[in-house]
Amino acid sequence: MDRILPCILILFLYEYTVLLTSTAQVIRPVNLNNPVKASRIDNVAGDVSPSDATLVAEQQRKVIHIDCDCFFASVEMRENPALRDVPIAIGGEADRRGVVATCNYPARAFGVRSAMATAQARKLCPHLKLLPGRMALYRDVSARLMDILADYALQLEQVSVDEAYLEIAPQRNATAIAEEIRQRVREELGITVSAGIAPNKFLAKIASDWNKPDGQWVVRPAQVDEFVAALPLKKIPGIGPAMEKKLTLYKLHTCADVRQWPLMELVRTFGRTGAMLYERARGIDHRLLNNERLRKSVSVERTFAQDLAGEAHCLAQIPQLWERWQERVERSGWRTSALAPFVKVKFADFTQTTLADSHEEATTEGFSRLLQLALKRENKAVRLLGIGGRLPEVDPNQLTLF
Ligand code: DCP
Ligand code: MG
Repeated sequence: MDRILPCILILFLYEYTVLLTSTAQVIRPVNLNNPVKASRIDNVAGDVSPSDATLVAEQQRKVIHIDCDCFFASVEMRENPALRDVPIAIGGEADRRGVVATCNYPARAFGVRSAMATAQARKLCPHLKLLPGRMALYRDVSARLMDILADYALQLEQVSVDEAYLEIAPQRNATAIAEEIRQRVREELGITVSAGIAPNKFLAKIASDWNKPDGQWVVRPAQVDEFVAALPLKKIPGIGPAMEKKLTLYKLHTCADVRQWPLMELVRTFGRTGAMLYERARGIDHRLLNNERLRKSVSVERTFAQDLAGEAHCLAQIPQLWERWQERVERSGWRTSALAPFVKVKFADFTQTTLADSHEEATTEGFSRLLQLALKRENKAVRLLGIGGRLPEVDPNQLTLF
């Protein structure tokens, strides 16, 4: 009894939280930060009406997970292509008890891995070329990668320096978007990324690993059940070596094994992880993207090799900026006419001004008018010009419009 009581309590708390969450989602007014709402957990929280728009949105979610291939090593190989075919690792020297941060795929063929002691890596691969690493450069590539991803995402959640989730509008072609992203990253940044496409974050993350490096994998809603069944539990994010060991003691190896257990039994044995496993084993993951990087505008800019002097020279740049901006807006799924235009001017002395007017039109003429006004603010040569548009607030019920 003293074991059963806490379990019932945990279960009650869990169900109560789920219930509270779903109730809140049903009655919550439209929220810009939450374009695709999670639905309740059907087997736990009771019946869900088929007409529940929330559930429909959940079924239609399209999440893309992007992960760079051997990220630090890829950047180093881009900087020095001669490194492409030799085993390289980024990390500290063996005599300083260094560890490998990452290594390229030729080094992986020797068994070298992230977090391995450099001394051990050298034993496995004696001709391994060790590089010290350049964090500032990697951070810069990372920021440019996120800018590319933002072109396609309704929401973007960066999870680490080389990894992000994108939520895209349900009616867009996720496979084509992932292909375009991978091509642009290859051309513009000189590195490769892998992509996973699925109805939720958990499946998208597993899928991006499925065809790595330089590949992509789609898990369609109808394939979820089969995809998940054979999945080893250690592949589930949140299942570390200690939990894996414990699961093995109970003869739980794959998601199919977990499905044999009732929710209550899983919670009683594994606590909160048990509740998580119950869902993941069925391909369920209601987590939304973290909205911090929710896109607010689409813009392009250009820094000039020589500063521009005079209004006429600046205005002459508008058609070229407009063309790039229009392409970018199209890729993001918006229409130029829906955006509120602004211009950005950076002067030769690095001072900068931004001018917006929500009543102005996002057309070449509109941007030209804004630029003329902005240039009047300072009488200096111009080093950078940018144009952009602020996005309207997104109503999830209008997703079909984009
Ligand atoms: N990293 C690190 N230390 C670790 C793991 C990773 O410093 N223990 C750094 C180096 C990696 C980057 O973070 O390049 C991204 O980590 P990933 O786990 O995505 O590994 P990679 O991108 O290097 O390889 P993969 O192709 O497997 O994604
Ligand atoms: Mg990676």
